[in-house]
Amino acid sequence: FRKKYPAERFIPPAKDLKKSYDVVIIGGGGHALACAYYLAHTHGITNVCVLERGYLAGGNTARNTAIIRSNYLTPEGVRFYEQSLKLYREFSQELDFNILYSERGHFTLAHTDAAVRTSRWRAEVNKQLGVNSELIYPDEIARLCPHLNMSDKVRYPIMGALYHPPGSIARHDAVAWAYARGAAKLGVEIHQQTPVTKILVENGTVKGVETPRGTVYANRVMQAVAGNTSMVAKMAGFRLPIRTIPLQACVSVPLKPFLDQIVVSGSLHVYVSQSSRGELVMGGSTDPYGLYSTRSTLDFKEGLLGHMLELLPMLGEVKVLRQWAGMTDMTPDFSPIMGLTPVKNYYIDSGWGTWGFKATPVCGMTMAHTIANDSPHDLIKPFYLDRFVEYAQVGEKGAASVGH
Ligand code: PYC
Repeated sequence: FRKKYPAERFIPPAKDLKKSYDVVIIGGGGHALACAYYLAHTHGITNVCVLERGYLAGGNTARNTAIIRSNYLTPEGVRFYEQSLKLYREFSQELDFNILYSERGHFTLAHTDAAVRTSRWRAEVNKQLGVNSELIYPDEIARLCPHLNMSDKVRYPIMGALYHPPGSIARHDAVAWAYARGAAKLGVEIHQQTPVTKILVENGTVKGVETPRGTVYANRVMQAVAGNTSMVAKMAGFRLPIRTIPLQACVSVPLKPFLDQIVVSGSLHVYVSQSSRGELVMGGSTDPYGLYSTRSTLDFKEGLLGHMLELLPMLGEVKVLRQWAGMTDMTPDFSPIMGLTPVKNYYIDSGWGTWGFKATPVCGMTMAHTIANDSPHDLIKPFYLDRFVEYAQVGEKGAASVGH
């Protein structure tokens, strides 16, 4: 494979589209490529075509802050994200691609009695399910994370933290490239610059899609298009309880490594880690309005950096290098919507709000299983679409790192 395709090309050059495939995947981000890989690798389904309207991993896969953790609030969430973390740990080995997976320890700071209570709740649920999390108090926080401002003379003193040692970061683009290369090696076709303009549905069953390069028929179709979920689902003929909101982030100029941990403060609307090349990767809350735009704002930067300085005052002279935004598809319960849809043979991987990157491997694995068997994988059964009419929501708002 390497001889045929020179080292710098991770996937073979595009071919003509075939008239039909066993599976068409709409979207060429991390989740879509992971699903393509597991379809081919685990289920032997290789007549698969990935259709990406832009370039590979150019959407939310490229626009997140690369945090991986499984310290959720509900047992359904914890089990799901814990499986993702396990897949991430073995990722570089299995895919033969270095994703710079780096275990840092994840601190969710609590500045109020209510936040301390939620931290204890999460720690207990996590421990019950074998996930390493505990509630710790200021002395221990200061020992483990000596750079934090632990003064009690500030607006929001740190009263405790949910400490999750397995919390990690990884190189986000590499995750998508590895899945793309792994899938392509097994025969999956990846077509960039190929938007889906129409979804063909007859008598409630999907038949294929239209693109500017022609009609493509398929036995099964999946959409994994975070940020555009509602619009693509509308083409298939159904509606979703999703609002799309921008989430901005930024990085500082590179600094000598000093921050080993991932630090999150819900009350101060801050999350920060230091990347392997020294940049502080930072984000805050979602923008306060629905919008389809990835522009950056001064307002965001001022708000976030003011709060950053409350936690890490010695950063006063550090400059911001780069700013960006992703589009978050928010669900009412802060859990994803995955699995079957009202259209037969049409599957969905959606509702990735502000928590999608960490779920990339487990989404690929469970969606591939769901498509191969036309039946939802056990881990995603709780995330079925109809839970919103059956009052079976999986409430994860208390475990979101991002303020809303
Ligand atoms: O869910 O850990 C998270 C997260 C961090 C930044 C955005 N989401």
